Amino acid sequence: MQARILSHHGRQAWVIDQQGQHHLCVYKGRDQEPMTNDWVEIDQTSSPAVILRQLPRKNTLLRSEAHRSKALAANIDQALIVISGDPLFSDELLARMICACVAEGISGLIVVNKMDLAQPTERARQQLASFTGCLKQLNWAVLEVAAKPKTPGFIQNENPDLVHALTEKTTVVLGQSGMGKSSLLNWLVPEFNAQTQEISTALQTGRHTTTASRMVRAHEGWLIDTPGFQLFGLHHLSETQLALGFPEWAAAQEARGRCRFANCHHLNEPGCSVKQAADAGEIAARRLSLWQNLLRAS
Ligand SMILES: Nc1nc2c(ncn2[C@@H]2O[C@H](COP(=O)(O)OP(=O)(O)O)[C@@H](O)[C@H]2O)c(=O)[nH]1
Ligand SMILES: [Mg+2]
Ligand SMILES: [Zn+2]
Repeated sequence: MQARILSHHGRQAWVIDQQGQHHLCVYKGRDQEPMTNDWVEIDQTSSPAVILRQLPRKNTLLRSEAHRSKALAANIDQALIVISGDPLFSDELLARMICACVAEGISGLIVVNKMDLAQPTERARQQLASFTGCLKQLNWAVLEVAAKPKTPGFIQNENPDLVHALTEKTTVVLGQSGMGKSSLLNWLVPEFNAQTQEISTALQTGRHTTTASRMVRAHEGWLIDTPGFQLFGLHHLSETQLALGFPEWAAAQEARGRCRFANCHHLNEPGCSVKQAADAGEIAARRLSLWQNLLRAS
């Protein structure tokens, strides 16, 4: 029968079948690389249950350093990226997360957490302003929330827009450490701890060791919690794929005409339309420097 992987550890996977039954399965072949939210064919009659084969993936979200890549999840509808003003999010990491998603055809939304903290939130808004053109082109929304407010007198509201965005979708939640990803998941999914505890127990992993992503039921859809990170490598992406995460470049060339060189990297080439658009203030200068750093790093 068919099932989807809620989480995995080593050669084991915790899966849910179409009747809602859970099974602890083992991978037979060494050639299979499990990913959270893979659809698989299982033989639940053997003991332990066995994963026979993995079904084709619609997309795969990865991050990758020079020599190894980390599979975050497969078959994703959208990404929810958590940022905050305290500590101030890294705009470089945000640009990288956007690239990883867009290259795989994954849409997204940005959640600015800790809105109870007025000044940090204003700083976050200012830093996010350079992404306005990008997010508009991509049609990504930005929502402000306080998942776990600390400010006395601040009243946490329900967030119907956020709940609406998640309903019936499979959403991967991404965030650099400290932005409040765990707090957000606990706020959105009251049974989040119970569900992840069940996964940890089944796979015999420590409750707080999240080396693999874990998927929980939420709002008639699914939320996938990913391990926090301080680096988000994109070695698996080509320059053309990275450019999809900077849609301003294509728009600038449409408006101003193409760059003089067909293979312009928008680094420092003469006749670069993107550079001219940045100089004219039509695209954010910070975005161009993020792009240049990204190209130099990969
Ligand atoms: N003021 C404030 N603090 C928050 C909010 N959400 C989370 N925090 C705090 O931010 C810190 C990091 O939160 P956590 O959920 O562990 O972040 P994670 O590393 O992204 O999982 C913790 O001290 C939280 O209490 C919020 O909405 N407002
Ligand atoms: Mg956390
Ligand atoms: Zn150029």
